[in-house]
Amino acid sequence: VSNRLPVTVRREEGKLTVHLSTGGLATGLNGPHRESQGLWLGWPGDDTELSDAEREGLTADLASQRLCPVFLTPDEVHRYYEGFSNRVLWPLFHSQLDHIPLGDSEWDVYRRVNEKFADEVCARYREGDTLWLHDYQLMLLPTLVRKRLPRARIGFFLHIPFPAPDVLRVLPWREELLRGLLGADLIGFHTEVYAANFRAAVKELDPSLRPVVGAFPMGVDMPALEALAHTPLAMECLLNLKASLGGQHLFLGVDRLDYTKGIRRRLMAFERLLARRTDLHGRLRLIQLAVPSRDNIPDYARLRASVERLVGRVNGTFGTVEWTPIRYVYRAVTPEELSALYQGADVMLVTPTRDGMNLVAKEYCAARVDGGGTLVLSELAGAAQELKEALLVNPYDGEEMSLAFERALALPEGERRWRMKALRKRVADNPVKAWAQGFLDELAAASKPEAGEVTRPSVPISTAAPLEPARVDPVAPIDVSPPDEVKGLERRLVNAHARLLVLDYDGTLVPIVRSPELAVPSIEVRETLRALSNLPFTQVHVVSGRPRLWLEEWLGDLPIGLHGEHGFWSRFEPHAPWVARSESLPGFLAPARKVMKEAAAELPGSELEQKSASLTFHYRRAEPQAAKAALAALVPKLQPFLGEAGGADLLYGKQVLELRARGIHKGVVLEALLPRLPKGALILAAGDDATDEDLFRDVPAEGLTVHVGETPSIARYRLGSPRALLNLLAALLAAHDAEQRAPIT
Ligand code: GDG
Repeated sequence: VSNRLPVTVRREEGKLTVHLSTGGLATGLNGPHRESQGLWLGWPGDDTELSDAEREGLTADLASQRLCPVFLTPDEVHRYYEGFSNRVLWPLFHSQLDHIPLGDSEWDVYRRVNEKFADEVCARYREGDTLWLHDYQLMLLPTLVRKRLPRARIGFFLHIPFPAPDVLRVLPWREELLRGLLGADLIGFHTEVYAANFRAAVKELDPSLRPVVGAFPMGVDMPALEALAHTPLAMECLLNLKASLGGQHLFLGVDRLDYTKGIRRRLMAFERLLARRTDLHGRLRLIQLAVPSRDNIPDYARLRASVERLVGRVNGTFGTVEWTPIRYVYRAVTPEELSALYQGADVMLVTPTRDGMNLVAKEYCAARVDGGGTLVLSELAGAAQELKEALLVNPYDGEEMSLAFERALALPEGERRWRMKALRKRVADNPVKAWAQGFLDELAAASKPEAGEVTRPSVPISTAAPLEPARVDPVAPIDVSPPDEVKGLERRLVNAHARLLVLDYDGTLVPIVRSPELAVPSIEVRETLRALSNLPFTQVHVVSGRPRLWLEEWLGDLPIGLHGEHGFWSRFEPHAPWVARSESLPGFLAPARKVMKEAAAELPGSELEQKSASLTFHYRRAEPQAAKAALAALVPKLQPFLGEAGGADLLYGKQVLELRARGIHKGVVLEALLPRLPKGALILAAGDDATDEDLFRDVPAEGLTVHVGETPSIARYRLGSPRALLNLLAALLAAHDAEQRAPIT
C-alpha cells in the first residue's frame, strides 16, 4: 500500500494510457510486485477528467496488473497530499524547516485520508495476508489497520529520512504520528541513523514502548539495468550523445525537481569551477535533468524559476556562440535515454542536501557496464552510508564541492577504475529483490505468531549439523512434550512455595530474527518477567550470550537478575553493579580474532563480534552452502586456541560459532545462585540452543529443564516455541492471581 500506484494515467490521442511512473518507490517496488501474487493499493493520479465509464475501464485495466485504485477527491489531493504530506512532513523529515508553511496544517485531512486507505485495506484483507505499507503519506495507517485487524501481519517502510528527535519536536502532531506507526510489527528505514532517530523519538514519548525497528538499505535491480545498458536502443542513444558532445567531458545531474536534491547548490559549485578553470571552457558540459514534480506547490514552482534563472546566468556568463556549458532538460526521459546518459557521463553529480537513500547514485554504478565513470555523492544522502568509494562531499560547502568536481575530472585512470569496481560490487551485493525479501522475512519473524500456533516437530536441518560436536546426546524422535506433561510441569510450578527461574533470552523468550538488534523484548515479555519476579519467593534471572549492555538496555529496569556473555558478566540484583568472572582478558582473543576476522571477510553476510571473553562468528545472513564451506575451513584453524593450552572452548550456537574462555558457560550462573536459594525451592531452567545445555546439565536432579524448539537437547521438557513458554509462564501468573482472589475460608 502506498500513496501512489506505480503508474501514471495519461490521455494520449483521446485514449487513456497507463505508464510506469518515475520515482524511487515505484521503480524499486515494481519488480517485487510483478513477481509476487500481491495486490498494490494506491492513488492512480488525478481522475477528475475521467467519465464514469472511463474510470470503470481504468479500474479493470489496473486490476489486470493487480493494482487497486484508491480514488481521492481534488480537495483531498490538495490538502492531504500536496498539503500535509508534501508541505509539512516532507520538509520536516528532510530537516528543511524553512519550507514549512505558516498556519494551516491540513492535519485533519491527512488523518481522514489515512482512514480512507484503512477502509480500502480492510475491505481487501484476507486472513493470513501480509500487509506492507509505505512512506510518509500513510504514517497513521499501521495503527488504524491494527485496530481493525488485530492479528494481521503489518510492516511499514519509510522511504525518506527520519529526523532527529529535536527536529521532530517542531511537529505538534508528532505523538499521533508515532503512535500511528507503532501499530506495525516491523518499521523499516534506509539507514541505522534514521532507525536510531525513530527509536529515540519513541523513547522520549514513552520509555516502556519497544518498537521493532530495522535498517533495510534499498537497492536497485542491477541485472535489469545492465541488460538495459546493452539494448540496441540504449546503445543508439549513447552514440548520439557522444556525437553531440564532440569529445567534451560530461557531468550529469538527474533529479526530481525538488529542493532536497541540492540542484541550486550544485549549479553554483559548477559555476565556481568554470570561474576558476577557464581552461575547461569549451571542453566540459553539464546535463541537468530535472523531472517535473509537485508543481502545484508554490515552493516547487519557485524552485523551478530559481533553477532556470541560475542556468541562464551560468550559460550567459560563460557560454559562447559555439559552447553552452549547461544543458537543462525539464522533463522525464525514457529508461533507454537515461541509461545512455549514465553510460556517457564521466562524472555523476548526486548532491542532495538530504535524501532518504537516492537510487540514482546506485543506478549510475549499475549502468556502468564499462567499469568507468566517477560518482560524486553527498554525504547527506542515505546512499553515502554504503557507497564509500564515491567522492563524498558536503553540499553545504560550495567551495569543497567545486574542488571535488575538479578532482573527479582529474582522477587517475587506475583510481577511477578501482573506485567504480568497488561501487559496482556494493550495488550488486544489495539487489532490490533481496531488500524486499529481507524486509518481508524480518517482518514474518517479528510479527506475533497467531494464537494457538504449534510448532510442527521435525528433524532439525542445520547447515552446521555435520560439524556439531557431540556435546548433546540426541534424543529421537524429537517431539514437543504432550499436553498432559506440560500441564504437570505447570502444576509443579504453581504449587512450589519458592522458585528460581533461569531463562535464556533469544529463541527462548523471543523468536530468533535475522538481525540480533531486532530481537527487542515485546511489552508482553517484559511485563511477564516483571510480574513473575513480583510473585512471592520467586527469583527471575535471564542468562544470555549477549553482551551485558544489550541486556541492560532492554531489561535493565526490571527487578530481575541479568547475566551476559554466558555468565561472564552478572548483575545479580536490579541496580547492583555488573561483576565479571575474571579480571583479566583471555589471551586467545587477539590472535584468534585475526583468524576469525579473515574468515568473516571472506564470507559475505557474516560478521565477527568480540565480547569480553569470547569471539562470535555470526553467519545467519550468509548463504548456507558458503557458510558451511567457510566453517569447515575455519574450525581447523581454531584448534591451537582450544583446550587447557589455548584457553578457549569452541561452541556451536544457532547460526553462530563461538570461541569462548574456558570454563565460562551458562551453568556457572547456577553455581552462584543455588547457595542463596531457600530450601526446597523449585528450579526451572529454559533455553533453546547448545549453550543452554550447559545450564541444563548443572540443574540439580529435582529441577525442571525446558528446551524450546526442535533441536536435540537433554532437557526433560520440550516446548514448540517462545510463545508456548510464555503461555506456560502466563499460566503460572494466572493461577497465582486466581489464588489471590479466592475467598479465605
Ligand atoms: C524517494 C526518496 C529514496 C529519474 N529521472 C528519470 C527517471 N528517474 C528515476 C530514477 C530513480 C528514481 O526516478 C528516483 O529515485 P531516487 O531514489 O533518486 O529519489 P526519490 O524519487 O526522491 O525517491 C529517496 C527513494 O524514495 C526509494 O526509497 O531513495 O531518498 O526521496 O529510479 O531512475 N526515470 C526515467 N526517466 C527520468 O527522466 N525513466
